[in-house]
Amino acid sequence: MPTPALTQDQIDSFHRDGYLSYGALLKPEELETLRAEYDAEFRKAAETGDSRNLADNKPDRADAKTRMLQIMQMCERNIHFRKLLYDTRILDIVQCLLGPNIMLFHDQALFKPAHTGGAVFWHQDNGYWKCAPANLVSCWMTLDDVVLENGAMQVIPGSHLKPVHHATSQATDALLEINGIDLAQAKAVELPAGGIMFHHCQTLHYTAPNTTPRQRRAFAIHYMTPGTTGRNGEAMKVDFKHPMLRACV
Ligand SMILES: O=C(O)CCC(=O)C(=O)O
Repeated sequence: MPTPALTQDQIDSFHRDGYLSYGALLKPEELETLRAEYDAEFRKAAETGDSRNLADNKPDRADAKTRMLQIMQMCERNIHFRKLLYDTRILDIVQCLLGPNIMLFHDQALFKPAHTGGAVFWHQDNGYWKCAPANLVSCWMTLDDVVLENGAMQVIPGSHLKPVHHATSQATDALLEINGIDLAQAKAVELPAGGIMFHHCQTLHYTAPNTTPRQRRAFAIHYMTPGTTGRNGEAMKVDFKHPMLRACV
């Protein structure tokens, strides 16, 4: 019997708190490759208008005051990020949290440039996704050292236990907002470059604007179980967009 990737304490804390800070995962040479590929994809996207600025719901523009840049489905553009979906080190952890049948919901690259990086307001992912069952797990990976000031993930422990109402943001129609968060409960998950953390799809989370001189490059993989339904109520099919990443036989 192989040793599980997480201890029972880590698994219990994920189920209790709705998140788990795992720490460093990528080796220096992997980090170097992924950084170069990430930068190349964002450079290409800036030329083609093929990334979204969540801070104003427009394609990325060099003159935007704040930029929270998103590339959806890096795995459809770049083989190095597609390979990460199948990384056994990560899937072994996800298996401990979600079970042995793991399918991709989607992935995304989330880039906060230095000085002008925009916030992602407090939300539960499933406020956007409306998936059922609401048991999806995300792996959030950073390619740079992250601290509170340059956009580390902040979470409200235990908030995954019930869905909350989201309103459309006044600031940008790309993001939702929630009122009445008890910010005294917030915990920041600071990580070294190449580090990962996991969160449940109902965990309230937020990332701050990046006004520091250091960029913050992140990549998130969102995992679901087969049979999960999306906002139209139909189960998502296994295909190139939603590959089966691991299946118990
Ligand atoms: O990377 C960020 O700033 C926000 C990420 C996020 O909201 C998520 O991965 O669900």
